[in-house]
Amino acid sequence: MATTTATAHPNIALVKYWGKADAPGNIPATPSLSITLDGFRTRTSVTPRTEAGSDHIRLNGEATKDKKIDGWLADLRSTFKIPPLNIDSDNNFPTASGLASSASGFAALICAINGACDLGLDAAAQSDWARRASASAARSVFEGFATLSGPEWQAQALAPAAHWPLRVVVAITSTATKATSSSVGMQASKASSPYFEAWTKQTPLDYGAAQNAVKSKDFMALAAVAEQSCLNMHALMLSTSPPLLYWQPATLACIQAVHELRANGVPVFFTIDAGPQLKAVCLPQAASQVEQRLSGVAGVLQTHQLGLGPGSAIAQ
Ligand code: 2P0
Repeated sequence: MATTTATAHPNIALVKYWGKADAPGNIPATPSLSITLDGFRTRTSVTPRTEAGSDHIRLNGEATKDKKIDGWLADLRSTFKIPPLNIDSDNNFPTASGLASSASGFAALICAINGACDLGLDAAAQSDWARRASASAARSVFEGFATLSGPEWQAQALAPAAHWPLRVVVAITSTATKATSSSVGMQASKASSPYFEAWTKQTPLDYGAAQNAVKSKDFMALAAVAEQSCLNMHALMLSTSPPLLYWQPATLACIQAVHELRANGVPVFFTIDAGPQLKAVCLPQAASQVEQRLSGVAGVLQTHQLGLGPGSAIAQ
């Protein structure tokens, strides 16, 4: 049968999601706001098979068994008639190391299955299904600036990439697979951190402030709220038992470099996810200077300069 290929890009949250509500369907405990990147991408091909059997999944060229994907496909099959699938997915960036490969992965996968099996899902419905697998994936369905909030918990487009063409310099400090997955870490934070309730109260306020900053293109306001949301999330992670410490020494050195740049008038701020990589978000005119500075930080293995990118789409 015919193969359908879709692409999607990772997104990074400027107001972070960490923790789930007590509700079915992988509903976050807090709203989030993100930027979808270009450059890094997942490309996923889906081929329905006519003979009976299980799904065959290849990730970056290797046969894979993944309980999360299997469970999600079973849920999808409880709603839609979907034959056994061959799924072949590859990332042009490190997988499972804090670069949001599950976000681009599930956004590309639902897009490809939607096309291959004629499910007829619009972007909002694809976002809903992507969220059930990985909440951050809901946001990668959309280009530019996206939000994910209740009561629907389908991501929405806040502004297109062209609204405010920010640049992102990613400083890679380790390419190792992370020790604790986001899902497991979030559960632990909710169960054990004394700060979890404070986090769920603060994040909706940050979410409102960040939306306003994006709409009015107020870089310094966005810098303040995004760094605070990131550090609040990492404080929550550190106060989890056992503690979740995702940083490398170079991650902290990059934070200090970003602050030094900003103190010298360079429009840049940082964000860090559940991994050791630092993402420096800046205005376009500052990107080269920011990349040069971060690539000189001891322990930074490589840097990538990215822009804001498109949502998930069928590849032509
Ligand atoms: C985010 N992260 O908002 C936050 C910031 C990581 C740190 O969403 O359990 O893979 O599959 O819904 O989406 C990563 O978590 O978690 C994430 P699940 P997901 O981007």
